[in-house]
Amino acid sequence: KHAFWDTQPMPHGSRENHPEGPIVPNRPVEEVRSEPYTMPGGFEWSNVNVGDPAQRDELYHLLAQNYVEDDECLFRFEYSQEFLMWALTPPGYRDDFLFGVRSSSNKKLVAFISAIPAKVRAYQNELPIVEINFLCVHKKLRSKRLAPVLIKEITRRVNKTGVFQAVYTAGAVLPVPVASSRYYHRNLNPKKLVKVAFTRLNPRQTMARMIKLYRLPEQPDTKGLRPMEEKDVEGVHKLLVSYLDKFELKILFTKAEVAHWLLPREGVINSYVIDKEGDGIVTDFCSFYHLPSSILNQDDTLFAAYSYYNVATTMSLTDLMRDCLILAKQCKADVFNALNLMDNEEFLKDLKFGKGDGCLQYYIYNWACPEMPPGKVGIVLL
Ligand code: NHW
Ligand code: EN5
Repeated sequence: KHAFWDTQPMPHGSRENHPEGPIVPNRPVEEVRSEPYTMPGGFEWSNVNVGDPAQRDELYHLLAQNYVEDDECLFRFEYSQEFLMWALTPPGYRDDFLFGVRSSSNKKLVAFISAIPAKVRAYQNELPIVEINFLCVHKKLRSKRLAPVLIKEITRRVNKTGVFQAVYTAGAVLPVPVASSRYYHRNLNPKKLVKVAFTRLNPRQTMARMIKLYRLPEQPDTKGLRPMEEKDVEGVHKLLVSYLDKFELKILFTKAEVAHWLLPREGVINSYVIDKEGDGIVTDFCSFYHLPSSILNQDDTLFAAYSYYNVATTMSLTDLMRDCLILAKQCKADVFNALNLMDNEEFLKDLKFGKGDGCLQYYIYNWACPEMPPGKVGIVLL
């Protein structure tokens, strides 16, 4: 059924038949093929240096015009240039893991894929992995089996560094997810969301009622909740690492990674802490990233904030996340999105999130382990 995926080291059919561990054994690096896979005629491999504004601009446009859409093609993700810079240059990133395909004639960028290094724990096993993201093939080159070549080439380059597992998420169901989660949406701007058909009025609802239903205070309720700063890195690292320990699939963040992924960047990532005594001990933490979508049949943008990592210890997670909604609204987000993973089920209903029409599947490449419910997943990919 899957001409490509059926050849890959993934669980096929039932997950339960494999012993926990690699599906094909890890190999000595010298045995990994040294030659890049051959591109179909007229195309060539090209690393994309996102630190170079011109190349970053090319990547931005490839994705803005060809990346992920919802099932009715009303919206398309529009990752900003600053976001791409953040997403693709964490500690330990490598230039040769950020690459694409160019058309030989005019050198136009027509496809892309990325890997960034990380460490995860899956059940009891700690694994060096890469996170795969931003796989994209230009609309005019679809269904020509280019994606499998990109995937094989990134696998080869990653294997060459002695890494044999990867984590990725996708809306598509492929062989075989380790977990499956759902998107939920919290309306922050009813007029706009109805206008752009992100949501609609129920037959017995009026716009006035909808506005009242989703009204929020102007300011967060919690005293002492303030933007995260450099001096909070240690405290946030401690809090986050200990919180994530209860999940069966989680990132093992270093301090440098906490600094990279969580320090605020305008229009990209917002993080807030409570350090009540001012002694560096962070007791509560919340964060969201900004991923707008272009609205395909209107000349407009949907501003969306996505729940990232959140930890509450001196208040309920629901109270913390209510403040998080208020802060996202202050940042001009039209909608606040969250997946039903980690402890998110705790607040979704109380805070008036509605179930979206999209799912997100979690995968671990070349690793067999039991499937887990979304509430055991402690990783959010961008
Ligand atoms: S998920 C977002 C993926 N991107 C998009 O949806 C953007 C819009 N779509 C496109 O650009 C986040 C194209 O449709 C793509 C497929 C490029 C998706 N993952 O070239 P063909 C990520 O970036 C399979 C994996 O003809 P196309 C995660 C499909 O099932 N495979 O199709 C990426 C079929 O295989 P099959 C996907 O439409 C993780 C084959 O591609 C897929 O022109 C990558 C058809 O290829 C998807 N999202 O291009 C895996 N969508 O066996 C990393 C379709 O069924 C693995 N396919 O015949 C790990 C590697 C590293 C390991 C290191 C140890
Ligand atoms: C790799 N890191 O489908 C990520 N979004 O629900 C790539 N739906 O926005 C994989 N269809 O439900 C990404 N409104 C996979 C997701 C792709 C994008 C996607 C969904 C997630 C989405 C919206 C708009 C639907 C438009 C028509 C949606 C209804 C919300 C409403 C809020 C109020 C209460 C009822 C529901």
